[in-house]
Amino acid sequence: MYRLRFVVLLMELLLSVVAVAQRRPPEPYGPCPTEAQVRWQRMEMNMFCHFGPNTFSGREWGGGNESADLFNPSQLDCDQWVAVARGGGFRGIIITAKHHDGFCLWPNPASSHTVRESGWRNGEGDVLLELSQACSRGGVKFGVYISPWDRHDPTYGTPWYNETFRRTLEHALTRYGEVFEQWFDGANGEGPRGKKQEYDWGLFNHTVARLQPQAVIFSDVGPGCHWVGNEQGVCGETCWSRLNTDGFQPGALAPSLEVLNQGERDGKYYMPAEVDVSIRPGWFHHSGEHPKTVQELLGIYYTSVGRNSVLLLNVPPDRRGLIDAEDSARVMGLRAALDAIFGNDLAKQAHVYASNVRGEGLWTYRAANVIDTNYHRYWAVDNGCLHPTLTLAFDKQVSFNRVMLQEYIPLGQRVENYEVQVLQKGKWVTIATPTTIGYKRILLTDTYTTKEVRIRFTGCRACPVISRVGLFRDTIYQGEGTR
Ligand code: FUL
Repeated sequence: MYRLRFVVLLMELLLSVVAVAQRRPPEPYGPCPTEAQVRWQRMEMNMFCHFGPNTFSGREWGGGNESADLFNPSQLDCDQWVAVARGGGFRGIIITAKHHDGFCLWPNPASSHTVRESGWRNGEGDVLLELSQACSRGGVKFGVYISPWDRHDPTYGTPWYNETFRRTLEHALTRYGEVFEQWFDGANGEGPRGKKQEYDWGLFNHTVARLQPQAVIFSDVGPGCHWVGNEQGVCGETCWSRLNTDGFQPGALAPSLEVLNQGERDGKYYMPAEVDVSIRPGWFHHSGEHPKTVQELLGIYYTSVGRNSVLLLNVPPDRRGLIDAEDSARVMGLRAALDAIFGNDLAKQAHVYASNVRGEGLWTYRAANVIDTNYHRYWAVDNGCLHPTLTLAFDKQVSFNRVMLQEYIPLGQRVENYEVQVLQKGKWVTIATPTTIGYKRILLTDTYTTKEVRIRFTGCRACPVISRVGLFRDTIYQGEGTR
């Protein structure tokens, strides 16, 4: 008798421990982002500026033997670049401080091939200074591309180059204020008989981390974010913000392009993808070439930001040191289209229900959090609940062809499979069976008119934590949808 009572008491105690646990936020799952990675991913779109001797020679890869005098912009105005970035909704600008030709856009004491050696402004000019100041005036973040491959530096191909490169980094990262992203290019065109450089990546990454601890480091293998595996603007439909990079290196020793494109389900490190793509055929501005259309740019938005990656769109300044009017018009066109499409979230009119709400329906984790735009408020379910359903019910019919979902990534990437369904003549019809979500996923569907939309989570690695669900009507983009 006593023994029975004891067992009952013990059970009650256990149940109340479980209940208390369910009131707390869900435990993080797997590798999770740093605060800097979360801030970075929430920037969504940044602008890349390829600018340097190639702008003046018409080449894409300079030989490193160009005269410093070749670099001579007649009307450099970094405030104009920032105005274009702001108008386009880009949160940061990354400049090619040093491309493969080795020419430095700032007076780098570790190099003898810089703006200081050029006739431009009598050797007194400094593009990094002007751009960083323009960025801070305009409220846009500042980042740098510094190419490890160097076709000018005489120490390249010897162990001494690593120290030269460290000094280069140190100088660029200490004089221009906060740097949000450090971009390391993996390219090397030396060929089999060219110079071979053993890069000291540990030293380079450590130098960045020491001088700019908040900077997210980009390379083929991170550690902050990784290359998406192509320069066409396309991330995989399945995209895990996780990667196994142990034993890999940027360049020839990087993981396969397919792995870079989709990330790895069981990747050891949290490392989101970045999609770098140029608005023009080349990375540098060449007269006679033209930028992509707004339709093409919209397509790229959907295959980058819409697939859990950050878009880095290259909009290269011309020989004057200004962004071409045609490019600027396309950027504004993209912004206008995005505002028109995403300015009206139909989901906001919904009554939202869920099959489970964490902690016996706690208000903190309520289903309606998915239609509130505060990223930090989310819908969460009990720990063991891996197949919940979320329903959006409307008083009047709504017509949509875009579904946007966001996981709350500070707690890790958790969703692997789900179905989107609409109620048609009393029956649930499945309209999409996607895979991952991550920070943001935008599904392109046919246009559906309905009073109820339902999301069935069919595969989750841990109880899902959903920050946002949006429904939109896009009447602009004519391209193919993804299901
Ligand atoms: C590549 C480089 O070789 C291109 O010139 C460009 O800078 C692009 C962003 O990365 O690897």
